[in-house]
Amino acid sequence: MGPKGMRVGGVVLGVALVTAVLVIYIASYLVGNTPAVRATTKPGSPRDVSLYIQTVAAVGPKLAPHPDWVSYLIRDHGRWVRSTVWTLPANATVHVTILNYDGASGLRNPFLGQPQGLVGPELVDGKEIKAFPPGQPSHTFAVPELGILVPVAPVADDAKNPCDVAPCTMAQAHRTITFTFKTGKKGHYRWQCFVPCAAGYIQGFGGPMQTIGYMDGFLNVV
Ligand SMILES: [Cu+2]
Repeated sequence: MGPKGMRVGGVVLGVALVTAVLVIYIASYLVGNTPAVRATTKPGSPRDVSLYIQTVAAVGPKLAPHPDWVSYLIRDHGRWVRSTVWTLPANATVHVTILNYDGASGLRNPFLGQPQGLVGPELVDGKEIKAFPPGQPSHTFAVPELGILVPVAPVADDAKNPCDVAPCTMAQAHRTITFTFKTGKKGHYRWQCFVPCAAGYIQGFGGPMQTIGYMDGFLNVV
């Protein structure tokens, strides 16, 4: 092979390698990582649905290939499932309960400590919270396109009976966050956590913070 042939071969190999890396990244981090879970509908009122969620410090070996990653879980037919892609009806009222078992991480931007875009207040253990101190939230549930932002209150560091590995039980230390929002028109809306909660990654924003199925997901509004 002459020098030109080698150059062409090198370019072809390089392109093939970059393509393979991109395909692996897209397949394992951005799409298809978790199955879509349909919100529970109230009998007789299809536009009144609920989501029952857990946020955990470590998802554990039973639920994920990354057992020590921080994660969102959702209740589906009586089981905790690691999915962050949730199907909701359009123009629906969504009642959300988040059981948080994780400690405080804190926000970079204090503005994100204020609940926004909800129908009625955000309640933490039954009490209305108008704004969280920036050092407090464990996570956020944020849907930027719908203007929704919900900071998630933390479990105290010295709480008794903490949950180290998911799925966690009601007997373990947790905070209960409840709120309601409206879905509006059909669409595919990204949601994500804005707290740099990915321990062990640069600036807390790598790994589970950039992977669908942990701290990011989609609302399929249909
Ligand atoms: Cu988070």
